[in-house]
Parts: sequence; structure tokens; C-alpha cells
Amino acid sequence: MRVAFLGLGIMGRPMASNLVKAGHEVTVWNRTAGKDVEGARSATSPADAARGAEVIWLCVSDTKAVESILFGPQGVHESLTDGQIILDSSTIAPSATRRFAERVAAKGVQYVDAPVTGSKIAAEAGTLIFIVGGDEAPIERLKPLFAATGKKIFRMGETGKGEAAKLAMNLQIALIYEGFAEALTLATKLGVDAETLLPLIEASMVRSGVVEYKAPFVLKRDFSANFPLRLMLKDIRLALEAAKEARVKLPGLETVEEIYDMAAEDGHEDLDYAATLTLLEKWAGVEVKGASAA
Ligand code: NA7
Repeated sequence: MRVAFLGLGIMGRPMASNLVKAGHEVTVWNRTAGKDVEGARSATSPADAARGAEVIWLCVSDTKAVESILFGPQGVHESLTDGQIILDSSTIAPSATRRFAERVAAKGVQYVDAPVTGSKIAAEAGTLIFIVGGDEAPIERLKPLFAATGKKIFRMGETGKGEAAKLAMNLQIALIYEGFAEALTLATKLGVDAETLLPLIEASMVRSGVVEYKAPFVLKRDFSANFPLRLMLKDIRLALEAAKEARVKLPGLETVEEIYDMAAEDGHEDLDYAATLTLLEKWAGVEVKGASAA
């Protein structure tokens, strides 16, 4: 398929690269010049990239970025034509997604939101999970692209519901990790080290994918970003905004937001969200250690 891929960040670049490897005809664009993908044409603007593409795929930071790429100067809207599909894998507001979809529908363009779960490693391996909102027909047409970059798709309903479900997913990751980090901090302070506690966690109902994935990094004290704290904070804020619009109260997440705010103020924005542990450690006056660090 002819695909325009816009946004070559941690997630977007390997996704575009996997599309090329699967034989699709890919044109890429990134706001900051100098990022490209081997085997893909580099476009000069979103409008240039989108011209003649069957699918215009976005993977950028936030709602404002999606809006400016679609509707800003030299944006995708300048070259949109009937029959094209916009596919957005950025995690943004469900309500904004519905608004953007309505704006492009007037030109006969279908809009599918497909945020992903899975980190940089899954993006590179082509094993992402897509959380999809949109009509059945465009989703069917997109299946070869999902197959080239991911391992599963879950349709949540019409456009916007992929984003809604994604926020419900990341809300859980943030809360589960916070529970894990608080448990490690308390246990360490009370004299039970992380490596003694972990086998117990793994053998009990407390075990989880989040803990399994994060524990080795925490034990090595490797807080380099697989999923940067600033993006998790963005998702927490999106979930709280969506909750406010829907008149839902999320007290646990409100508290976690404060911790992420403070961690960001401490300069940890570009580290992994696992670095929120360091704030708890600072307050407790302890450091969670693995064998190599002990
Ligand atoms: P990254 O690695 O922070 O990459 C973000 C990308 O978004 C990168 O290509 C940025 O371009 C682009 N960006 C950010 N703001 C803008 C604006 N205003 N206009 C155009 N492009 C922009 O994020 P990830 O790849 O980890 O994540 C992408 C999405 O998936 C995000 O929603 C996550 O929550 C999930 P730059 O290179 O800075 O010019």
C-alpha cells in the first residue's frame, strides 16, 4: 500500500521501517529534519507526504501535534482526497479525535484511531498491540499495515474509542507501577530487600506484566526511557481530562499525577516513568538495590 508516515520518534521510526520491510511504498515526514527511514521517500511537509497516499499514518506526541499536522500550514488537509484513510497511533484525547474525524469526513476521508500498547522494543520487533476505534471497512483495509507492525488488533468501537481504551490501559500501568514502587520502598525501609521480595511477588496474585517487565530495570537502576515519564504524565492528564468531561472521579490517579508532576520538576521528565521510584526513595531516605548494586 502507499503509506505516508508522519512522526519518526521512538515508536514511529521503527513502525515506518517495518512497513518498508514488508514491501509497502512509504513516504515519511518528521517535524525536525534529519530523521529518515531507509527505503522510504522523505517528504518536505505533511501535505507533501499525504499527496496520493492511501493511508496517512500519524504517530506523534500529543493532541496539539496531531492537530497541527492535520490542519496547520502545509498540513495534511491541504492534499486530502476522497477515499484516503487517516490512521492515528498517537495517544491523544478521545474527544479531539472525534472532532478531527468529523472535520475530514466532509472530504470523504475515514478516520481510524489506533494507539498502541507495547514499548520501543515491541515497535522494533513488529509485535505491537493496536487498540482500534473506527468503522469496520477502513479497519479491514488497514489490516496488512497492522500485520507488518504488530501482532494483534482489538477493536473497541467507533472512532475515538481506541483512545478511550488506551487511556484506561495506561491508567492501570501507572497505578500498578506506583503500587510496586511504594511496596519496594516500604519493604527496603523495613529491611526486606527487593531481591528477597520479588520471588514472593512472582509466586503470588500480586504478580503482573508491569512488575515482570519493570523489575529487571529497577534492580539494575536503569531508568533510561523505554516509555518516558513525560509521555506517561501526558496520558495521566488525558485520562483525568476525559474523566472530568464524563463526570467520573479517579482519586488514585489524581494522587499519582502529583507524584509524576514532582518527578518531572525534579528533572526526570525524559527518564522512564519507572524513575518515579526515586522520589519515594528520596522521601524515605532509602535506595532500592539489586544484587549488582548492593
Ligand atoms: P517521541 O519519541 O517523543 O516522538 C514524538 C514525535 O512527535 C516526534 O517525531 C516529534 O517530532 C513529533 N512531534 C511532537 N510535537 C510535534 C508537533 N507539534 N508537530 C509535529 N510533530 C511533533 O514519542 P514516541 O514515539 O515514544 O510516542 C509517540 C506517541 O505514541 C505518543 O502519543 C505516545 O504517547 C504513544 P520531533 O522529532 O520532536 O520534531
